[in-house]
Amino acid sequence: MTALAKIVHTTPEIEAEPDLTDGFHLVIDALKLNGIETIYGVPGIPITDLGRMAQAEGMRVISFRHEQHAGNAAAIAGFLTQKPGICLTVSAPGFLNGLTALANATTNCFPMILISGSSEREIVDLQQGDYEEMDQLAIAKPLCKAAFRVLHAADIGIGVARAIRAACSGRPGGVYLDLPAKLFAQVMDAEAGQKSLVKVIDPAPAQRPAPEAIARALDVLKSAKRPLIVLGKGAAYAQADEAIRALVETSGIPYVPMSMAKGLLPDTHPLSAGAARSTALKDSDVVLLIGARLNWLLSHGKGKSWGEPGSTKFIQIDIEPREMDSNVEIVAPVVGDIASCVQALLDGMGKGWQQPPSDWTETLKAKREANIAKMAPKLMSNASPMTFHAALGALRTIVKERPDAILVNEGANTLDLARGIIDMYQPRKRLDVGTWGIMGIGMGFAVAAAVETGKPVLCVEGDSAFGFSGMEVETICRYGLPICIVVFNNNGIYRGTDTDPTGRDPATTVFVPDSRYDRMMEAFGGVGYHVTTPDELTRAVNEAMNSGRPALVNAVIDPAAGSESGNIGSLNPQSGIKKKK
Ligand code: ADP
Ligand code: TPW
Ligand code: MG
Repeated sequence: MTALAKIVHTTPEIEAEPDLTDGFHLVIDALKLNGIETIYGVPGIPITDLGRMAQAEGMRVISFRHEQHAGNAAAIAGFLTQKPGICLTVSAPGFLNGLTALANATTNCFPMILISGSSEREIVDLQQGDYEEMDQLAIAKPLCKAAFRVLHAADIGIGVARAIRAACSGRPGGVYLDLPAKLFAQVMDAEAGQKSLVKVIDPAPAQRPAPEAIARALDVLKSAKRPLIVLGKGAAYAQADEAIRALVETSGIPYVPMSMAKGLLPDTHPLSAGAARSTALKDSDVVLLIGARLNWLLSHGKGKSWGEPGSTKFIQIDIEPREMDSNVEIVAPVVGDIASCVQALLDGMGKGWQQPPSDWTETLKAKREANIAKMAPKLMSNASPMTFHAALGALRTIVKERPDAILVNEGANTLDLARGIIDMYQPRKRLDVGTWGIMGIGMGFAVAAAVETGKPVLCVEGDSAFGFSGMEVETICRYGLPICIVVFNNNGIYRGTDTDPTGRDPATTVFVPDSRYDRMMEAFGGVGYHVTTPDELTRAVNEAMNSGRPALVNAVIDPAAGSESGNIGSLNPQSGIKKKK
């Protein structure tokens, strides 16, 4: 059934003349034809009716309180499903609010499409001051992978198809689609309209690696004495889980997962060197990167983290050829999609493959066990207020018992410590701040994770991090989503103990002490919990997750426990001026 058959709201011409369609319906039909079932957005002129009609046409339209969170939801929907997530916003301010999420999606290689309504081109271009006037296309361009504008209803099919292909093919990313208000009202013959739609065939074609590239990579791997595999979120995105597991196990090469690749193989896997990360990076001689960039998160592939200069050779699997040699020389670039490349490596290993020397694997295993043993007592502490470690020790057990739950995580200490402490057991179950370390992804990611997968979601949020998207608690309650938010409340950013040296104002990093975030959840009909011990935390989260209802647990954390910027304090610039003693 086409959109036309069930019109609720439409332009007067269409009501009078059923053989016509319009821009609204063509956009909906184009999305549906391409298997897109959900829109995340915030309504207003000129897209209110688009949302209404999409809902009437059976699409799910999830309305947020702020476009940034709708955009983040669309982005992570793209990561989870390999289909571009759709974010729909109004013009200028709504568009700008969504743009942060579009830029973040592009940076993280998540496929999404930001669709914004826009003002009259003729007035915008002459800068005559239209309602919410802005040259959105020009502003979006440098911040996304591609940007398109559709001016004629007959081009909507092509515009949507181009947007989908641009978002999903090659390195995935964010696409902006500019739809001027006038377009929605444009009317055309219904049959011609249907014919103008395009179902995108094979939006992310397999890109098979060159046989020479595979042979070269295998030669380098064979020469290694201390090889290591680094799995990045590209590997998680690729959904080549079985092939990746087979590659690790057949090769016998230890691996380190980047944060969103955790769970691709269970963190408890014997070849996981996650808990021996520093040693693994520093002492490895050959590193096979799979869907992970050598950016700041991997110290650019050089410096102290990587041992003696020149001591590490890199093999890199990536779909983006220009990623190669971006920071250091890649001795064996393998350009292609991860599923094809990993399979080709596996095939090339054949029967005679020699697993790495056992002294290397044993060294990493010993280091990992020592690190885990060192951490264990900290996770058991029953002190009140709780330390980060004790609270995370409790959540670690909960995730172990509920491996299919999706964990969303942001904050500084709350992020860095959770990443290390909470083991993941299944692919694509850990969603976090990604490449930019951006705060504010929490509620948007949580909503889309619940909507797209139907799985329970556990959000572990610093109190500052939570504040960036906290109003979406109402959205979570409105849709009755199975999301349990745990706010690690240490009264501030990194710590709750700073003071203004002049004594005039609160310090820049502290919040109202002893705030009760649980009451925000209660305000909208969800369940709030206030806990001060790991046992209470465990009980609250289990009860909340068993109920499948929205819940927020305000977990009181020692305000003095955190460190500045969590694990990345060294990135803070130091003043050149010496303090007077
Ligand atoms: P992490 O932050 O986990 O280290 P990055 O975001 O830095 O991961 O890297 C992800 C990489 O994965 C990007 O360079 C991207 O081009 C690549 N990528 C994404 N999807 C695929 C795919 N299907 N095949 C190959 N490479 C991919
Ligand atoms: C969009 C800078 C990094 S981490 C953080 C901020 C503000 C909050 C840390 O406090 P939180 O965690 O969440 O309470 P904890 O456990 O250490 O107390 N604006 C954006 N992104 C970033 N990364 C920042 C600011 C930042
Ligand atoms: Mg905090």
